[in-house]
Amino acid sequence: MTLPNYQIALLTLIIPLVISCGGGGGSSSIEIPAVTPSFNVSASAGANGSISSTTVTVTQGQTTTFTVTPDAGYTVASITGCNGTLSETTYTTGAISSDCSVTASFATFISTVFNTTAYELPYPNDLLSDLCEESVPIFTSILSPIDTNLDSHNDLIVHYWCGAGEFGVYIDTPVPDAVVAFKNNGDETFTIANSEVFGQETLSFGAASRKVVEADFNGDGYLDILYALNKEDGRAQAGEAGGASNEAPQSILLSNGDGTYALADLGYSEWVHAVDAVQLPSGNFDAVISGFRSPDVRGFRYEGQAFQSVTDYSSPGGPTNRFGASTLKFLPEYTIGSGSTLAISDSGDCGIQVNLSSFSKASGEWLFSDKTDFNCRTVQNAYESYTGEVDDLPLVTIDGQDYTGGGFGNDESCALELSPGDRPVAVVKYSAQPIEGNYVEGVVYKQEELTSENKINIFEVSDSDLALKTGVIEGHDVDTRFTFSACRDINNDGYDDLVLLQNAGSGGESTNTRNKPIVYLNDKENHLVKMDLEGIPEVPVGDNNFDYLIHGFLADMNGDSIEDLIYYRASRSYIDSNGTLDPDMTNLIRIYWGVKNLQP
Ligand SMILES: [Ca+2]
Ligand SMILES: [Ca+2]
Ligand SMILES: [Ca+2]
Ligand SMILES: [Ca+2]
Repeated sequence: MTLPNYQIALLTLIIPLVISCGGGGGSSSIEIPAVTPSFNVSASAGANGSISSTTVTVTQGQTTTFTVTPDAGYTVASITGCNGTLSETTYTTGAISSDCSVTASFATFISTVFNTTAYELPYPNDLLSDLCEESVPIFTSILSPIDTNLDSHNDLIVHYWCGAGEFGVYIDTPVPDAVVAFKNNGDETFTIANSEVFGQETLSFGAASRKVVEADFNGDGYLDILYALNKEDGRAQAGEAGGASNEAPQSILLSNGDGTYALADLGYSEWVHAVDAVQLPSGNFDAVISGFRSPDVRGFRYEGQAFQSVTDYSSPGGPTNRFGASTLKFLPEYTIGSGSTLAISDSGDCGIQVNLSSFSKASGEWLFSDKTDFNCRTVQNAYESYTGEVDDLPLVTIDGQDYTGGGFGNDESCALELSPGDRPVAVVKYSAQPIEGNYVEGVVYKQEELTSENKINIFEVSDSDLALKTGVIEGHDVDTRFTFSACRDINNDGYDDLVLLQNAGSGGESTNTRNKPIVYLNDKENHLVKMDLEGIPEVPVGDNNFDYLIHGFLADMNGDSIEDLIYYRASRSYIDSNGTLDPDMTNLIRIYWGVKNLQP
């Protein structure tokens, strides 16, 4: 600190006076008023925001405050000068001892939600390098954030599997696959920890995976993972036994109660897309598996140190006397201690799986209660598939619009509360092909000339009714391909939100895709409103190690209650129409740590 000359003069004047006063209370000393200097503190704001004043005068040793006000959609990117600190929108300077200036700049809110540099998980080369045959794609299909050792840091369990060696050829061998445990070290790094978590280096299902649900099935306080397993790796069906070659042994990744995990074989082989965890009044969960091959739906209950098959889910009545195998969702319990008492599933009674059924356990057992009626019908010989074959045209009408599309329909679902404490609603993805201007008799519609729509329908479910609830989803793009990623509160405001995992194309995709998650925030007024995520980090195109099929989702991986952004490469994919594979086998998993919660 350099004192101005006049201040030094004052000090020399005052000090002798003080000494003389201390000598005995003489009354003749002259009082000289203390003159404390003041300084100019100037402030400036960059574009997209303002600061409360441009210049203030501050007495030496004092502080001053400025209010910074970002424009709508912006946030303070940086504010510096005069040794100050920012709290909310108030910038308080340090003690002022000279002229100084404060400078504020602003950035779009979304560009400051995540760190701009990422942590990349180690690549499990030892476990994956020899897994697939040469020239075969490897898929990173299911990433499960789960705290395996209850240290409050999410670990990550990842399932990798190989595509078929030759597409469309019948084989009956297991799918080469690998489960890999990434242990969270608690310092924002991860270590490959198969030996520690599984007690062995390699762990596999012999299957591909489709969906997943986490619940504590054996009641030991550690979450377990139930996978929907199958052999849908591109192999052909076996002639008459259509679908048998897609059956895979079903098992659960089950905790041992000490931070380690092992596969619990359920002794059941099926072709599965739909699994769920069903809460019982006891608080325990049944593992429910609804496959395409078996006439009934299996429940597995952990009793006496092992899973027992239960028949609670096998014949609920309704259009096909079973829960559907494409979408299946048991709603969380509404009354504490009642267990789950409501469920929805595709009805299975319509060619394009568009109808939805609801089920209730109010009577004590699971029974069909209601069904949508979208006027499902079939027009003979009016649908030409992409192979040129002419077949029947399945047809439904929703809100006055005709839809068709073989093999589409309801195929994903989740449940959430639009307001805290409300009865949960079912959120269902519905894919179909709209017929512009609606069906005209005599016309043969070509599959490849019809566009596909992917909608999100919300249903209110009660013991006796199932009702489409419109006007909830705002800003949805029906051209986007997606699966559900999260149906929970992702920004800590107490209201459930919806996050979609945006899919890239399937096999043969030749364009680099960089898919951000799709986020719908709850506006607290019964709407789920799509956020503009322009400006969040992305995996750069042209980063050749990681080209193709990048998907993003949200999870809190470091335990600070702020969602982190995770990107992964879904497959080592084909790079041209000749079926040439990307020569780089590395599948990245990359985390951008969250800095603050998303806001509408
Ligand atoms: Ca952990
Ligand atoms: Ca468990
Ligand atoms: Ca929320
Ligand atoms: Ca976090």
